[in-house]
Amino acid sequence: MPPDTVQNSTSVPSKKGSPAQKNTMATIDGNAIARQIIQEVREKVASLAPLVPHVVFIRIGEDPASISYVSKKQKTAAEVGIKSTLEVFPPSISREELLARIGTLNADPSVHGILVQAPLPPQLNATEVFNHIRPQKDVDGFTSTSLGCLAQELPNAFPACTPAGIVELLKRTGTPIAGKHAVVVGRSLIVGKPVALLLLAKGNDATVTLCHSRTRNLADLTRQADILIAATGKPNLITANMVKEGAVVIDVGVNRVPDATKKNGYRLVGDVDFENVAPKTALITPVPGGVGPMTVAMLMRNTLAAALASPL
Ligand code: L34
Repeated sequence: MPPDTVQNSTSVPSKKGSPAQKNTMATIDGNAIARQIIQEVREKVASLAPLVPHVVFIRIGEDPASISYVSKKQKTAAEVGIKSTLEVFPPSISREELLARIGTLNADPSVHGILVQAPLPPQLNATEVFNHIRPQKDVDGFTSTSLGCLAQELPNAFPACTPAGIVELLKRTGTPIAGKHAVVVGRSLIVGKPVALLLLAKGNDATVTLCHSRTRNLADLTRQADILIAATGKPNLITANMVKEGAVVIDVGVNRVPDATKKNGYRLVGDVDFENVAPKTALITPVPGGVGPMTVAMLMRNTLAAALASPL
């Protein structure tokens, strides 16, 4: 595995009183792997000149997490030479107005990618909004066409960014996937369902179990995982007793928990009780610095592909 993408840990945070633990656990450096991908995209974008890929971000309302994620996407786009435009609408925007705006962007040949940042305000049906994006511009991979192509294993659609980033993390850390038991916790449209399909697809060839909030005996299933993917949005849902010794754990949670000691008033935690789970794992992603940066990197890759596929 690339030495600069995995940080070996000899002293894992140990519980008070217990001796420092010796183990083979290593933390996956999602920032470093994302940087590699960003560099690859930057080189390809440069070779497209004078064509400049262009992605439009639509943000509705002032959700602080959405503001921060979209601004990170814009910064990274600028870094790789992708043009991005941010359109911000008030939470009161009507369904008709939003769909009309997406329709205009669909028809605009200077726009290669369109992304509507989730979550959307309650009066809008997110599925309807996503499905309004032309599949050729669906750099998020959320339309029924993109998800259908994923199920049909057709290569001509964009994979959702977080799922694609997870599989890329596994591959670039040399984690074997074929024949392994991947247990996914969470059945969302953005992560759980598409990552299950992606891991299952020919070429990746995992055996996949998809769990959710109504799953009985969750721990019995997660304990069987060679690769455990937690995507529930529930802080510390995955505890040490739910993880097999030597598993690879991918924590997709980005939960903001109030923390008065922090300048911004919160800290980010994943879905995994990192301190206690990490010592049992072969590899684990931290939060922050794990899956999050990969989502942004894969969006750049999808936008590049959208521009490449578009007529000059
Ligand atoms: N349409 N909506 C649409 N597409 C997406 O792909 C997303 N997602 C999720 C929320 N809504 C979306 C994102 O962009 C989650 N998400 C996302 C993107 C980036 C990061 C996390 C989630 C990220 O970069 N996280 C950093 C920490 C950032 C911080 O400090 O707040 C990390 O290291 O995990």
